[in-house]
Amino acid sequence: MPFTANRQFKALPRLLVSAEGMHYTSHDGRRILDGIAGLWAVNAGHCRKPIVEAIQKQAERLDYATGFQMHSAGPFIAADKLVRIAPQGLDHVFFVNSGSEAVDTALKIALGYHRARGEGTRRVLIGRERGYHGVGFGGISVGGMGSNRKTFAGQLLPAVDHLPHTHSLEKNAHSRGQPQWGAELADDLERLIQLHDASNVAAVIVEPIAGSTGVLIPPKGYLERLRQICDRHGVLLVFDEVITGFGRTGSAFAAHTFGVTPDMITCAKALTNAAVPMGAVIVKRKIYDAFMQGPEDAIELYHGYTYSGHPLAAAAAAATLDLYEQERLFQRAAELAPYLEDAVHSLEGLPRVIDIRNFGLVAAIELEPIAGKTTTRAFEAFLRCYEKNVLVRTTGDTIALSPPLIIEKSQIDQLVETVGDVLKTLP
Ligand code: PXG
Repeated sequence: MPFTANRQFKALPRLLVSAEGMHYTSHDGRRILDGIAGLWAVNAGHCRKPIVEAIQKQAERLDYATGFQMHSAGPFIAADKLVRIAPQGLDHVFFVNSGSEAVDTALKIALGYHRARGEGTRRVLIGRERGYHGVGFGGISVGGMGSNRKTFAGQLLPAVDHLPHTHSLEKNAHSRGQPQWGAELADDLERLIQLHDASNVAAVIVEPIAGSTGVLIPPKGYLERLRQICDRHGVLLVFDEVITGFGRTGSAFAAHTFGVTPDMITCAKALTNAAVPMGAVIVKRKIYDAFMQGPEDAIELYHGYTYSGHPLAAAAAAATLDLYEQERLFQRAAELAPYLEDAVHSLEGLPRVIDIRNFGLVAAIELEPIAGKTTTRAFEAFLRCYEKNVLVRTTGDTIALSPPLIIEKSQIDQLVETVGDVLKTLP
């Protein structure tokens, strides 16, 4: 099982057997409120009819078509819909099957882009401490979560460096929305580019909101500064929007919400409402054009997957993007954000709570770790919430909430009250 204590789980399994809207049904017959949209993914809620039907119809008509020198129409239709909601200027799409693949694809595109322009010395990739970019060798190399890297140390990509993370309990604890302090942390990018020399630096990749590491909201002005520094030095800026995409921050992408346009966006998860695996890299026109040179019968990018643009995934994506638009779910997230903010910050002062963070429909409660036993206290909170019919996610000693965008205010109350009740009982 992925990122799971296998023996502990198998001794006491937690199985889900069905789902609808905001709820799962567990194997012991309980209705579980989904406080994390599956895993930051089921933004329109579970088993939505238009998506289910689109997948069913597609499976009957055309189960599979290769994208290698052939294709079906579905991926082009899905790409058009995706480009329509992407930031202006990002107008070409490469489909993959996961966030990890999207990240590795974006990093390879960055290297290929510079090489195609005659700047092939630009190889250095810059990530950030505490960053999560999936589990491919590229993703863990630019990623900055120590536990995901330590087993593989010595075999990671060689030309990589990292920005400092932006988390500061001292300066920013209990911030509502974007923290005030920390824009200057972006200046480290200038230092790293001087160190490696701009002529050697290909790209910077960050999550606009770092999710997996425990929900770190970008300080005010921070992303803007990264953009300026990248522009100054001809370095590509990649936003990894695998969890921030598709309404999580109150608009289609965090790039819109924060008003900063990257050169590439990686996305996955809610692209298909998680109903069929799919990811994508969305790139600026200049990147696409850089590849479209040379003889017309030459393959421009030696990269791709058997399932790139899989018909079932493409059908799910098209239906999902239509549903988001019809139900104005991104706007709904923006409207609900202040309610979630108030609800979650009401937990301030409860035992063990050392920080509360929020933005859009994401919130996090950081707990003081048990000495010498990081993760244990938060994991106990996860188990106790599940016993009380609420699914939350924990990472390190942080409880993360990222409900489907269809959540009702009364369900936000239930989610936060349950977490509050559990916090009062924790060891
Ligand atoms: N980038 C980001 C920013 C992610 O959040 C990935 C890449 C990798 O996606 P795939 O589809 O390869 O898993 C992710 C995945 C958590 C959690 O607990 C988050 C993810 C995965 C598992 C757990 O927050 N995000």
